[in-house]
Amino acid sequence: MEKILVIGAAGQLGSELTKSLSVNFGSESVIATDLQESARAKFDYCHFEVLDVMNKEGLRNLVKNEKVTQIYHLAAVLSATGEKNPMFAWHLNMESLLHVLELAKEFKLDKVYWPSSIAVFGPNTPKINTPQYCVKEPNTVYGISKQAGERWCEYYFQKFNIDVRSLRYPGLIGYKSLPGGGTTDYAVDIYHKAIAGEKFDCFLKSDTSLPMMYMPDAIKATLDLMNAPRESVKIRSSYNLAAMSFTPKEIYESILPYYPKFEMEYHPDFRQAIADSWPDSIDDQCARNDWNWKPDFSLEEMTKDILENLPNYKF
Ligand code: AKB
Repeated sequence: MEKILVIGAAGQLGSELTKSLSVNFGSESVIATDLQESARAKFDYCHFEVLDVMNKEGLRNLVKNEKVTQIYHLAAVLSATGEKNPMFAWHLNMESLLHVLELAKEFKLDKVYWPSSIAVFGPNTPKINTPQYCVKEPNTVYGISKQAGERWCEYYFQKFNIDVRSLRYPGLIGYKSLPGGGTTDYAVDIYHKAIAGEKFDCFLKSDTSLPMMYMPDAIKATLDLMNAPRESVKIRSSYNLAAMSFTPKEIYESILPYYPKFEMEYHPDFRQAIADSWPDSIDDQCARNDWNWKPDFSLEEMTKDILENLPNYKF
């Protein structure tokens, strides 16, 4: 039986991925972990443990005692929060990944999943249809940690045969968790403000185009990659992944038919420079070729789904 440990399960991605893993593998196969005891209430359907990923011994004991076979390591400090405390972001993002990779080696785990991001790209990267292989030179601490992490993942695959798999997520948008300190999180917050009948103050300029993805597509991509035969997974750093690109003005316009009185103002702050350093759009042909990736949701479909479901969602 698989024993799947999810680290950072209460975050934006983890909240939804943990549920899907429980549905696919059975709840007895999933152990959700998070830093806060308060996260326990979210995981009444599977085993939950409080875990600080920086507690190497605690993590090792859990992997050993529960006979863990796979780890999804989702805990990270995101781009905007990272810029406020760069050393902490570097320390947490890098050391936690190295703990996980070392445990994968020690306990011969079947598979490891670790998310990368479009933040690995920087101002010298081609902006339109950014290719899988190109100049990166990220200029945020989050992006630097993701690029270094990608190199470590490939290193552990090549040197120690660890089956580690990864995706470069665009901005992820879901309604089942609140914004988590990312630059793309304006596109989560905007729906909450529209539904609350409040004016939205956007921290990016109206025409800033960024690659984005609705959470069901992100979950599908993650599970498809993890279920793909080992030999199909040809990229062991991280795969480019795309669904849609839009600007703050375009997402606002997608909401207006549902909330015609909704208002938005633009007050760009330090996050504008982060967004400007990232691609407008991504070429994900390798993911499409290697494991048949194809997204389902457009901006309009995402907006409709969120505005239908978020008002009744209980946090
Ligand atoms: C962020 O904005 O920091 C993240 C990301 C693009 O990885 N959502």
